[in-house]
This record gives sequence, structure tokens and C-alpha cells, in this order.
Amino acid sequence: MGVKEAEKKMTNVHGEPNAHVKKWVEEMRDLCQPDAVYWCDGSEEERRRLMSDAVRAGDFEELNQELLPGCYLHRSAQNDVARTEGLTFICTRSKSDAGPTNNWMAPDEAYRKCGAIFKGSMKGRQMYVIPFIMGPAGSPFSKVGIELTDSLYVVLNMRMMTRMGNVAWGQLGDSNDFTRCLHGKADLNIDRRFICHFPEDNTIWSVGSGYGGNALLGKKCLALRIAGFLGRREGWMAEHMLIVGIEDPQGRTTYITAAFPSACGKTNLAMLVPPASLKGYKVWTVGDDIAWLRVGKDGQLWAVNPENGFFGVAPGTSMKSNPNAMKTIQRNSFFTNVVRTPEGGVWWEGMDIPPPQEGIDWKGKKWTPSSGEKGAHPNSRFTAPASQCPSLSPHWEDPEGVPISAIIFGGRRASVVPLVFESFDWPHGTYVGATVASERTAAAEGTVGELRHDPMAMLPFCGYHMGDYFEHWLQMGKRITRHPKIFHVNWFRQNSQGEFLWPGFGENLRVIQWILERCAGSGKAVKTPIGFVPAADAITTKGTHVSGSDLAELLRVDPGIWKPDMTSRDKFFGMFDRLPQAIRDEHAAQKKRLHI
Ligand code: GTP
Ligand code: SPV
Ligand code: MN
Repeated sequence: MGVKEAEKKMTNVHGEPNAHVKKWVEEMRDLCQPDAVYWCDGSEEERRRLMSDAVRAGDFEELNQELLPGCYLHRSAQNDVARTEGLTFICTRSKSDAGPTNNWMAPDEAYRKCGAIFKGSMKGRQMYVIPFIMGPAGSPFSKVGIELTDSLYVVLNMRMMTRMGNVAWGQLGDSNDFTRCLHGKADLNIDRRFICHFPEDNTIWSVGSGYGGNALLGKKCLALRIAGFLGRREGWMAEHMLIVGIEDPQGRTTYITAAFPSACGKTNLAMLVPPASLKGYKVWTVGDDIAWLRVGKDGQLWAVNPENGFFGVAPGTSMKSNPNAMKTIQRNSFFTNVVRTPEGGVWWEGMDIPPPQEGIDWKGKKWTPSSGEKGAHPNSRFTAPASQCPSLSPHWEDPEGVPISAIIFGGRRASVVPLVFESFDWPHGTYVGATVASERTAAAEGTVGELRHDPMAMLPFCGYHMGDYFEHWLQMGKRITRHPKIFHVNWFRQNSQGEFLWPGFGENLRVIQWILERCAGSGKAVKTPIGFVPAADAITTKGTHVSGSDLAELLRVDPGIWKPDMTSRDKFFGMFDRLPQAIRDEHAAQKKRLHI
């Protein structure tokens, strides 16, 4: 059955939430005590009505409807601008199941603590019931969630980021199999903020934040932390990965996924525009943040994007760096914490057009370019429907997903890590993923620039013990018979002046080209202790400003400078009580190859 047929079939039987849903909503209503409960249907009429309610309530400001039709601006509370990892908990019955990289709280205690904050917190407010599907409607791999919230910002964002409304009742039927997502702003007090996951109950309780990944519970909370937990049990994977198809000049499309930590280039790679010098290539966006991966009947890995929109980093997004994103956000989009221009447009640092003489900054204050402060918050974001993306793949909603030929890991590393390398095989590739380290960005609270381990870009998003997660990767590798090759990239290596050595963005296709060649069995490579790197002439730099010596530096693997990294890995792995032996073996073998 095709997606469209399935949708039709389901919307014909929609209309009524089932008894499990009704019972749970009543319980949560009794706890939060809203003045009224509103059930979202996902219709266009409803969107218009809620949008004007949100403008009236001050959740959104209308932007210039001629410049940016259907676009609105939101300013978050100033203490609520990014995910708060320190306040994010995995609440498994046994502490050891959350593992050494997650905060843990006992389920009883978490329900009690959050319950005390939720209690009566919606008095004077409405509670919105948001039924939604993660994944294409009608796909057997999709999951249903229901989010209860007192935030219209959340309702309207969830409408864009998920398949929201009556369509979800059809997918759910009489089943009790849905993720119970309770969200409340309460008083937005950081001391009364908790993002709690109860994977054993298929439940999420988030209170005290209205921002992105803390509040749009279908995204990181469901589609990564809860889905990851379910995926391990059910034999599939939920990953912090973009999905993209690369069509070569012969018309063959190869699909790849890539896991980079937050604000490290997934949206950009997913929407890449080939440089003029690489004629005949086309890039097809399937997803920019999350991939659900399964082993197909053919023994390959197949990927689905569970989302319906993009919640992308605004700063640095320009017609030069990411024209497809810029075209996607010209209409029906939300902007959170950016500058409002006097014409009712938007601006942010790195937009590559001159700033307005005077604007309103993300804090809602008068701002001028000479004020010495950033006008947009470094983690300001846009929300836009995937359907508006000019490079959207015709296969992006295929219920079975797309077949994956390569998996790429990456991070922000000023030194040490080369532009690209290929792992030796799946277990070594798993080790390469497990040892991703990256400089911190503004996407989460913390010190920007500080190097931290972020295995598979999943450190903040793994809903269970990270050691078990590595084991799950290894087990999946045993079930796959046609393995994707696993690579690592680093667009962020710098020279001694602190400048990026690699031009990045569209030019990254040059690296992807080598990756595709390697997948096809060609592509010249040199074996090094960390993996295969491109031979000196295997990556074309014609048409760029990259000199021969820059390229040599970008590809250099110097065993001497790898020592601090390997020592840091010793320490990181030392935290793990459940580290798979295969990962220990890979680590020991790599140290031996590096003579460390
Ligand atoms: P999340 O949505 O937080 O998961 O982030 P993401 O991985 O999708 O990050 P995104 O693509 O939005 O990029 C974040 C920042 O990195 C932006 O400011 C980009 O301009 C910058 N960036 C992306 N790709 C490159 C690149 O190839 N080179 C350089 N130098 N910067 C890049
Ligand atoms: C990230 O931080 O990786 C994001 C944004 O994609 S958020 O949805 O806020 O987590
Ligand atoms: Mn992300």
C-alpha cells in the first residue's frame, strides 16, 4: 500500500481517540488542572485559528507578510535558549541501565518531583492534545506519540515537525502503543526544569522549558532517546543522522547518512549544492537530523527520516552557505531568537547580507550592529516544512526508506583529525563512531569550544547505557549482509592562523565523491594506522583555493599527534562498566598501529 492510499484509508476511520488515550489525558488533566482541554485535528483552519491565538498571546510576532508570507517570530525566555543536558534524565528502574553518560533519576522520584511542578501548573491555561506520527503515515516503522502541552509555540512547531492531527488516530487504532509525552512550561524557572524519560513506560515528562529539543517532544526525546531504547529491543537503530541522496552525472543515486554533533553541519550537508566545477551532480535531501535504520530483506541498511520539517541553526545560514535552506524558509516558517528588521524581516550573524542599521535583537531590545553584542542568539533556529525544500528527495516519504551505502561520522576538530578517512570494517567503523570527539557548540548549555567525547553524535541523545548502545551497533553489523562503509570527516581543521583549511559547504561534495568511489570499489587510498585516507591526487581541488600543501596538511595522519586523543579515549572508555570486548580490541589494535 502506498503512502497516499494508507493516508486515505486512515483519515476515513479517524475521528475518535481510543480509550487508552482518553484515560491518560483525563489523568494528566487532573494533575495539571488546565481551564480547558483542546484536541488538535491538524487542519488548516485550526492552524490559522491557533496562529492568531498565539499572536494575541504574545507567543509569536507576525513578520512582514509580503516579504515572508506565513512567517512568524518567536523570542524564548532568556534562560531558555538551548537544550539543558544537565537537567535531562533517563529514568530507568535500575540506575546502571542509564549508563555512565546519562543523568539518572529513579522513576518514582522523577514522577514525584515533576508531578509536584506539574500539579495545578495549567490553571488559567489550556491543555492542547497533540496526536502525532514520527515517520511517514502508513509506514509500518512509524511510531505514534501524543504530546500534552500548555504551549502554543509547541503546538504550532509540532504541527510542522511531525505528521500531526487526526492522521495519527488512524495510525494508532485501538492500540495502547504510543509514547505518552507530557510537557508544561510551568514558570520557566531553570530550578524547576526537568526533561525526564521513562523508556520502560514509553513516557516523557518535560517541565519548565519551552525550547526546541526540550519541548518538541517528538524530536530528540521520542525519535532518539525513546526510539533508541525501543530500537535496541526491536532490532533497529535511531540515530542523530542526516540522510541524503547523491546523484552522479550518470544518473545513479547513492544514499548516505551522516552523524555530526549538534550544530556541526548536518543540515548543510543534507542540502548541499554542488559547486559549479562539479558538473552533473544532484543532491537529494531525505532528512537533516534524525534517521531510523533497519536491515531490509536484501541485507542492506534502510533509512527513514521520522520528521516532517527542519528545526535548523540560523546563524551561518546564507545564500552562499546553504541556498536550499534559505529558499525553504521564505514562507510558512518560524524564526526563534533572531533579529527583527525594521521592515518586519529577519537577520542573523553569517546571513551574508548587511545587518539592518537598527533592529530588535533576540532579547526584544533595540539593537545596532555596533552594539558589540550578537543580534541573534548563536543557537537561534528556523522551523520550516520539509515539503518546501527545493532539494527534497522524491523518496523522502517512502515507507521502507532509502538504502544506505555509506555512514559518515564527523566532528569539529581544529587539529589532529584528517579531512576524511575510511574505517577498515564494521567493527572498526563502530569504534570510529564511538570515539567521535567534537568542540562544543551553542546548541546546548555549556562552554563553547571545549572538546568532548560525543560517540556517534549521540552523547546527549542515547536513552540507555552507552556501552549497550555500542554492543547494539556491533550486533546490527552481524545482521547486515551488505554493509555500508563507515567514514569519518572533519570540515573544521584549521591552519596556524586559526583559519579553516577546507572551504566546506558545497565543496564538501569533493570529499563525498571520494567516499562514493570507495563504495564503488575504486578511489585511490593510502592505508594509515587510523584507516584509509585519500591518496594525494584522489581529491580534486581544481576550482578551489585549497593549495597542494593545505591538502597535504588536511590529509596528514601523524601518529605523534594522536597520543593525547588516544589517552583521552582510554579515560573515556575507563568510565564504562559495560564496554564491549570488540571495542576494547579495536582500541588496543589502533594504539598498537600508532605505536602508542
Ligand atoms: P543540529 O540541528 O544542532 O543538530 O545541527 P546541524 O548538524 O544540522 O548543524 P548545521 O548544518 O545547522 O550547521 C551548524 C553550523 O555549522 C552553521 O553555522 C554552519 O554554517 C556551520 N557549518 C556547516 N557546514 C560547514 C562546513 O562545511 N564548514 C564550516 N566551516 N562550517 C560549516
Ligand atoms: C540539536 O541540538 O541537535 C538540535 C536542536 O537538532 S534541538 O531540537 O533543540 O535539540
Ligand atoms: Mn540535532
